[in-house]
Amino acid sequence: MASTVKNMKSMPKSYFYTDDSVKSITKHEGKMSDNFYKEAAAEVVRDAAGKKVEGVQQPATLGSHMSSPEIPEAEPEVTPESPVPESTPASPAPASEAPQEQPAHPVVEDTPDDGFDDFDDFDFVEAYDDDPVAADERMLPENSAASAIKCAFLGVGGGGGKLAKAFLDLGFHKTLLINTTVKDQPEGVSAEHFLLLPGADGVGKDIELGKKVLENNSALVEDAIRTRIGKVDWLFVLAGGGGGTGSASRILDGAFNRYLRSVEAAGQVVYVVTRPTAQELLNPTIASNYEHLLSEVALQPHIMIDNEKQLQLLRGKVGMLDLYPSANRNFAKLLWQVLKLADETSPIQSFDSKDLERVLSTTGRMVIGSTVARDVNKQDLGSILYQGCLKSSPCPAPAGKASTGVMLLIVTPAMASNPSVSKNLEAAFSYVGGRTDTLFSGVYVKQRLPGLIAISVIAGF
Ligand SMILES: Nc1nc2c(ncn2[C@@H]2O[C@H](COP(=O)(O)OP(=O)(O)OP(=O)(O)O)[C@@H](O)[C@H]2O)c(=O)[nH]1
Ligand SMILES: [Mg+2]
Repeated sequence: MASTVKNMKSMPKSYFYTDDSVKSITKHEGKMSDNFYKEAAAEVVRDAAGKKVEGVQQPATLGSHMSSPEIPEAEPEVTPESPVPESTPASPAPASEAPQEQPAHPVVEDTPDDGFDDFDDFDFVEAYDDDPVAADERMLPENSAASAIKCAFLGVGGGGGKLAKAFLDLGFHKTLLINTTVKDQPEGVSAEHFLLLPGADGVGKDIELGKKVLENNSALVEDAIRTRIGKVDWLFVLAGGGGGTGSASRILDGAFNRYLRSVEAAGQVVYVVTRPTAQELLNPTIASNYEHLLSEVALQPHIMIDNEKQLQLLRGKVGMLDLYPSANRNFAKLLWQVLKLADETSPIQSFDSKDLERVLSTTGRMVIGSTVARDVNKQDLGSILYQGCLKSSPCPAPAGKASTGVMLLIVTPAMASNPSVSKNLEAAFSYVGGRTDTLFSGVYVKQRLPGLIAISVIAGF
């Protein structure tokens, strides 16, 4: 046995046991496979039998690469009475130092057959677990982007899909692109995020055909949202106004709402639609498609993105090729900040998820924008921030008084502790408050900022 002991010392991954119990199991590197358990069980049986004969401890090894010379590794010795792991051959041991005949020596005691099956008695314990035992493999992963609300992004048509991709890129994995042609599948979007509707290969700006295809596939869309998105409270539906598919997207409203009701969602559908550029609007089909979409979402909560305005703001800053991708990225980051800040606590003043939900559920159009004020000592900081947010917003200017509004200010620690800045910020809130029936506000402190950042959402036009 001396050689065995020596061997034991040189085996850092092996485990040893006494007659009564396993004494210690050293940490096994990597995942323990089924084979590991089966082999270990076979070793226990074999060695227990060996001990009975020899009356001394023997090492059991973890894997074939660590087999002991004393014990043949491949064929564990078992008797017909011993509990045998499924894949362990119940054949007699080969001729070796180990004894041939072994008495039955059950390692795990069988429970007496008293007519009760303990396993059945406790089969309810996992019935109400949060996670389904086997999740649908088509289910998209949870969003990794921080947000105060559980939401998904559905892009309809080419432009809608590209806008949706910008949210996917931020970590909103619950994003689905719905289209009538694979030609509109943006690069870098994998198949599980793409839902191709059969019936037409694109609809060539024909909104009637677009509506027909979407309507014929509304059950497919509803089912895809349920199986791939799971449960979210809010659906952001993104569509490019002017095309035939995106402009028809409102026809799916019934499907979107049936889904929301079926998951008992606390939120609703928010449309994000684009207004074609001035050049595009010269085309009567594009113009009438856009007008149609506009009239259909007028009484829903919606954000309008003015392509002419946002492209003008970007021209000269980015190349032609990157105009829409940059615009989409900027918009996605802007909306995300609002969703994210509502999830953060502030030592000064917090804008919370309930406030956010109030604003998002306001009927009519929303305007979202942001600005940076580098000089925070100006008396008229309120109007500078409010007008700055509107001016650099990708949305058309508001029309009339808003029913709800949000003003979020992000300041440095130095600004937060400066009394005269605090006074100016108060004035800024009352300036914006005077332009909305209900104003929600939040002040957040962050370390490295280019100046005072303001983000505003005004809703209900
Ligand atoms: N903001 C933004 N607008 C876009 C983008 N791509 C297209 N658009 C706008 O969306 C409008 C409609 O184009 P698409 O979305 O491609 O059209 P569609 O919905 O696929 O419709 P069909 O191709 O006719 O089936 C265009 O006229 C553009 O004004 C984009 O990436 N970002
Ligand atoms: Mg298209």
